[in-house]
Amino acid sequence: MKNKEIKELIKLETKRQNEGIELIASENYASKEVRNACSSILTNKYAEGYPGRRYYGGCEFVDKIERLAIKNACELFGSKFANVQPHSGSQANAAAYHALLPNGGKILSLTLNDGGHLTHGSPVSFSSHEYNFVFYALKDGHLDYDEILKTAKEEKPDLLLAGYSAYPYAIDFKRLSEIAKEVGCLFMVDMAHIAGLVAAKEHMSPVPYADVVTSTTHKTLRGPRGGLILTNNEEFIKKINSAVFPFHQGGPLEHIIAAKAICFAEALQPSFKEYIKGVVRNTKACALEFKKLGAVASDSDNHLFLLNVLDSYGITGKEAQNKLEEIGITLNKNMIPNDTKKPNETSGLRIGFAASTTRGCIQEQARKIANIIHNYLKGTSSTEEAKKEVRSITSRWKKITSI
Ligand code: DSN
Repeated sequence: MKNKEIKELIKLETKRQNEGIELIASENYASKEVRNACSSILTNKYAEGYPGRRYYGGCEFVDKIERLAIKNACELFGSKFANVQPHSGSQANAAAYHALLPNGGKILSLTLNDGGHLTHGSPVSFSSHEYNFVFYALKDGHLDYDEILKTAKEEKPDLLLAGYSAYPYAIDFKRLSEIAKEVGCLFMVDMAHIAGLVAAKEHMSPVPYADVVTSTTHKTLRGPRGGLILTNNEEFIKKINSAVFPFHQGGPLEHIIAAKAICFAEALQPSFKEYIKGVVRNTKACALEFKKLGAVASDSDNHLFLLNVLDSYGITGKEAQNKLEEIGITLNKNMIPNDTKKPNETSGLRIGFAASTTRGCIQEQARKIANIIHNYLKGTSSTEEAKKEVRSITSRWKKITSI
């Protein structure tokens, strides 16, 4: 009886995903091959440890799978070493911090409010309880490298952290690594959001510059929900491996690791580069269209931009998010730099095109989406009209189960 309910709910969620426009910047649609691996019999297997060094028998084939995932990750990102076991980006960050700062220490990062991540020192995350976080500020919404250097000199951190969840511009990882060198601290990058752009060489890679790079595999990288850690340093990979297992995690999810191996192989294909170029094109086109319409939006160099709905339409991010959900557009409220609203209200929305581009969104539709949102939030189109416009776009896109 319960299973029937779940089946029905999955059917409804499939319908929601097919009929709606997905603009959550951290979401995507995984391929059939990736989804098949996720639901494979590999979920039955215990494999605590690492390939060739497991605490269970019967690991011959999962060893090969995990080695392949590591090999593909290293090839894709040009890294010497990889750990593919983190269950999530947060787990990857916890393990990376522990490996780099086993006795705790001071981490210089960007706050969640300015575009950082919960695990980058938010008071409600483990990170701020186990490490002493201090923060650098943005200038007009942009990283100000001279200011970061100045703050780093004053704060003398043990680790400089870069990589963000709501930053729409390119990041100069080389410059940040020079800052870390100048003040004598370690440098870590959480590239979860832009991993797909890095893989497609459409964004500077942090791998040659950072001591450790963490990521998720399900955002722009379009793989299964999970985490990843990369490093070129042999000493660090040993510490990372024991920080992941046994320190933070138990048995690895070999079905997800198989799906990660497939996702890395997919991202090595020329078609993935074309896909990422499309994501960047669509995002820019949508952001620009909002500006043309007179709304207050950031520019974009990557897969996302920020829309200031408070100044544009006189409503909060929370209200805008709820209103757009009525017409089948899913996105999330987001703080904008120097936001005067609380995180559960916000003045802004974060809008991303990784998911819709996978379904076939083109620039013209990205511009049309800006118009649908603008007119609906301004109140110049009705719910019925806006819903119809959304459906006329999504009915032309690929069904999510055929991706
Ligand atoms: N929660 C993710 C996001 O939406 O950006 C980051 O992990």
